[in-house]
Amino acid sequence: MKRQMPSTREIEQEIVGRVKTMFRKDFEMATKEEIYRACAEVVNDVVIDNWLTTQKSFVQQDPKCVYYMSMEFLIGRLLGNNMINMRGYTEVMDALDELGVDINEVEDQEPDPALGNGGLGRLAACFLDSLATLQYPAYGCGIRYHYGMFKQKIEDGYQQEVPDNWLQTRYPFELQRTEYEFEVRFGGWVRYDSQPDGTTKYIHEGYNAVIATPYDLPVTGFDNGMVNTLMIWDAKPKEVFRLDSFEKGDYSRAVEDMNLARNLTEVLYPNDNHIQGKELRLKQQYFFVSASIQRALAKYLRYHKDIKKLPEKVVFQMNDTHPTLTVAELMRILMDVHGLGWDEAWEITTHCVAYTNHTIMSEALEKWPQDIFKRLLPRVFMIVEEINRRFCDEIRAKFPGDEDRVHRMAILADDQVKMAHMAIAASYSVNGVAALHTEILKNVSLHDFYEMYPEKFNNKTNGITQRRFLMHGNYKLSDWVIKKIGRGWITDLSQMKKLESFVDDKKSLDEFMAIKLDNKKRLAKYIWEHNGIEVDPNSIFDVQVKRLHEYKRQLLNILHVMYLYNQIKENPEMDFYPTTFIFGAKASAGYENAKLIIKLINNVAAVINNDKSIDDKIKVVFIEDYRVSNAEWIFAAADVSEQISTASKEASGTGNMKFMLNGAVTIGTMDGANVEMYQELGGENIYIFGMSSDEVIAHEKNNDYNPVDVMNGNHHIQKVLQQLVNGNYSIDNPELFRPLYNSLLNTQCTAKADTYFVLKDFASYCETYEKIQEAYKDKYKWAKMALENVAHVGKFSSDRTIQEYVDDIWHLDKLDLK
Ligand code: HBZ
Repeated sequence: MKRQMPSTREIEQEIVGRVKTMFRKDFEMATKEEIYRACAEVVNDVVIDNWLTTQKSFVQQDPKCVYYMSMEFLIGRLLGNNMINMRGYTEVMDALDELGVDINEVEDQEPDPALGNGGLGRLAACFLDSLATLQYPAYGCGIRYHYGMFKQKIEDGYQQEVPDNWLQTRYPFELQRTEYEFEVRFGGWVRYDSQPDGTTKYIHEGYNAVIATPYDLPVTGFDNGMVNTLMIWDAKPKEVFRLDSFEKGDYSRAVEDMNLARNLTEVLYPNDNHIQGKELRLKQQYFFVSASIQRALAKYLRYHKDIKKLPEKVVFQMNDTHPTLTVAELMRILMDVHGLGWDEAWEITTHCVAYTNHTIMSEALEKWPQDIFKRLLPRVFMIVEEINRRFCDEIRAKFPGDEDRVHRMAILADDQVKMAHMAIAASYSVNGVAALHTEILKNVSLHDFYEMYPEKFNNKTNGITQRRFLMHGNYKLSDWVIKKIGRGWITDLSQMKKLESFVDDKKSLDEFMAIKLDNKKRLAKYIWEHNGIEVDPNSIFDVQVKRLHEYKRQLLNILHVMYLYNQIKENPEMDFYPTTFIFGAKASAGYENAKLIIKLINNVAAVINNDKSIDDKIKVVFIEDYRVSNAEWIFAAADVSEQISTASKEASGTGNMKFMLNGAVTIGTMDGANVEMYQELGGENIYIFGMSSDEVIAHEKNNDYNPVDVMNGNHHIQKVLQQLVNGNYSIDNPELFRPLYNSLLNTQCTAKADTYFVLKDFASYCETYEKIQEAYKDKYKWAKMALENVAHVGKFSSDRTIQEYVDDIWHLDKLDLK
């Protein structure tokens, strides 16, 4: 039976009661943090009952489960989300209101769990939300990083990274599960033991071991009583090392084990779309993969005898190549622990694993040096060698005489282990994350593999959860939509199309835009409090928030702002609708150009925001520490969504969908899921510019793009480029931005210049932007366009995406919770 949240009155009493028992305080004396903890327990109480019921249904119904294997789950705060999913948000808000406390301040006490970098990690979190809401049995498997994504401080315009110590005080939503601990082994060597029956046993010796302890987090479904589990693994030494003991055994091994455990789960690698190749990262991968598989198999074997039927009950979905060790580790356990032969183990493995690709960027393709891999995982490496040997034979059988192809496709080549190749060789499904991306995989980056296994390739266009990104982040619009079309869209986003009946109704459009204005005021207040910049909520809010990467082209955006500023200065009477350009982005700590782009944005902001002569026509704001919690407010307040990656580079994008859901109009390239947004919206409701992916790919292939030619043909570009290096935006050090200038124009022709075609797309971007300016001046035209975006967002719910994974890849049944 689904347990509901209590009434407002009861919640109020419970909060007061909890504050008393947890903190020995009268409510009036409680801090905001204590109130937050009390609320968390009130909500947890309901969640836990539903969690128990869900677990009992698992036992009774014995359903097939997906294990979503991911190094990252960017879940964001749970209190608000769980209150919404338990249908108790308003009740808690009212209860707190009665007690004289603002719910936002209470929610703000929760650390924002940032166990991910960006899109890939947030996608995993949206998927878990949708799986629970659609009542599909699922486990998320990840790592309990002690330090998540760093916090970003901006000092003198530069990004500073500050550690994110989210576990400093107890996190109220996690449950330590020592009863599900497993050992994970690293290093050592493999001894061969011949058996009387002629087979060989492989015995792993001399290893270092750690104990993996899972912490379970509840994943609540919306209003259905379903609570799935996200298990995140922490490491501890196998034996607590006793310094005072006489019998210390192998002293140095014990020290090593302790250090291994201490480092393993310490910190998330803060790189997106870029691989550093650090040994500790490989250890992290093996650690969580091995522990998760062990737990999955233990659960399976509790109720089933025949390990060969594993694929009937278990599927491992690998979120990019980071968990690809799933393939070899499952093989190892099936053979070395359960005694299966190679063919039997391979048959099972290849029916249990599936792989999602999230990028075509070559610097993100995971390759590990074979020597490191072999030293760290000697037995697993032997298995990879055998997988590779058989895979190469298979290639030769299908393409006789094509040794070049064998070399290109091999898992082991050039002294490296190529993780994507192993993932594809073993998976029964390989998917991209948007239609265009999947086509590029098939026709370009993974073409060899597509020719070998066309049946494995499929597309699953990404999606987002409307519960967090509309109901929670934009409750005013959410309530308005409910008033207009009812509640069906909460679990069936396609119903948003019912809003079509209001797109020509001026009164509705007025209400709709009044909500946008309220959300802009809320963000303006946030910006004032956090950045000390005053912005006008009546100006256009033009927003680009995402990780900082050259392919995402924040540089194009800021160069365009510099250009607009020049235009206004040269032509003060120019008709220009006041616009606030809002940026938010973290750069990987070691990514110099990305960090310099942040500095450039801040310097441009400092110059423009302080120039009284332009009458506040342009403001530039860099929002510090862009993360899930402030993202929700930013999407709600946006008028214009910047999705301007170089065509072919952004696999899908998901921020684009969150803006659309909140009624922002996109200016973007034909890249990733923008293409599908365009298809859903029609050309009138989205602003597309720039080269197509085919054009980009052709230039890359022919190596025939010369940015200097583009610059010479466009005096606006010449001017902004000069301003990059003449001290206009860096008076003290005119050379400061030289590296960015060089990245666009390198005339020494040693390095490639303007890899991401910023200059090539500049003119088209400027032209298209003018149309946005024009459109915004016509209030109802704009409002209609914005509402059309909400009305056509249906496809981009992660509920739709998950249903497609279930139908085409996972084949799960819904859990019956009655
Ligand atoms: O995955 C992103 C894609 O860039 C984006 O287009 C897509 O929408 C999203 C979800 O499919 N990729 C990432 O976010 N990638 C990473 O964060 C990443 C993290 C660690 C790595 C490599 C990539 O080692």
